[in-house]
Amino acid sequence: VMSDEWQEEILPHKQMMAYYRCAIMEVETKFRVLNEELSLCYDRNPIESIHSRLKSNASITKKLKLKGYPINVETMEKYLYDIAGLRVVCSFKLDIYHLAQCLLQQDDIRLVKKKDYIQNPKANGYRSLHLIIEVPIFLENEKKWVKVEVQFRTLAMDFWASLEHKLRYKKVIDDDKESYIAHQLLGCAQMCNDLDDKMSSIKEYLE
Ligand code: 0O2
Repeated sequence: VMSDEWQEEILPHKQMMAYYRCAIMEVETKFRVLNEELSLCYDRNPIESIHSRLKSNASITKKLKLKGYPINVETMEKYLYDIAGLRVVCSFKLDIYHLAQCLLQQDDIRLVKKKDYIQNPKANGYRSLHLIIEVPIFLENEKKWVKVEVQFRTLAMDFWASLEHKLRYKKVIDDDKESYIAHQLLGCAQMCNDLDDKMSSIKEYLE
């Protein structure tokens, strides 16, 4: 459903959302190709699963308002980096960095921004490697660069982030419970990280 703010922009907005969908397809295909190729080289698939999502119009409007920008296609394209989102869930931490490197060395990919929440976890324990990239979409008469946010996580990082999101999302937590819950969740994040490291050392031992 289009909110009132977008009414005058229906066609360009629809067009832009179609470009974001195309960009998701392009990048997803790149990862599927890499997974095939790497599974031939190393005899295992580094990617456990790929999820994609397009930000809803309501979330786009909310984020633009929050950042204090007018609601239109230009501001959406310029200031929002996560309208097209891909989450690549990998087996091991090393797979994350290898896949990120393989993606970034492709000559039709531009890196806009990198946030490494694995090297520098968020204070609440969140871990993931975020890349904002631009990928070209070939249209009838032009080539358009479209932004995509790629989040790389291990299974353990994804487990933690999914449950943390479920537990907290749209919930008002009492002040007296807040610090207890934050502490517990941080402990769980640490356990997930320990699991990742243990699984990696088992892998290394076997090799
Ligand atoms: P959704 O529903 O996934 O879209 P920016 O986009 O750069 O203006 P920010 O917050 O600096 O905003 O971006 P950042 O830190 O790279 O994180 C954006 C996304 O990472 C979030 O998207 C989440 O998907 C994920 N994320 C970041 N921190 C956490 C966290 O503490 N817990 C969980 N579960 N996920 C996190 P959205 O838009 O919040 O949500």
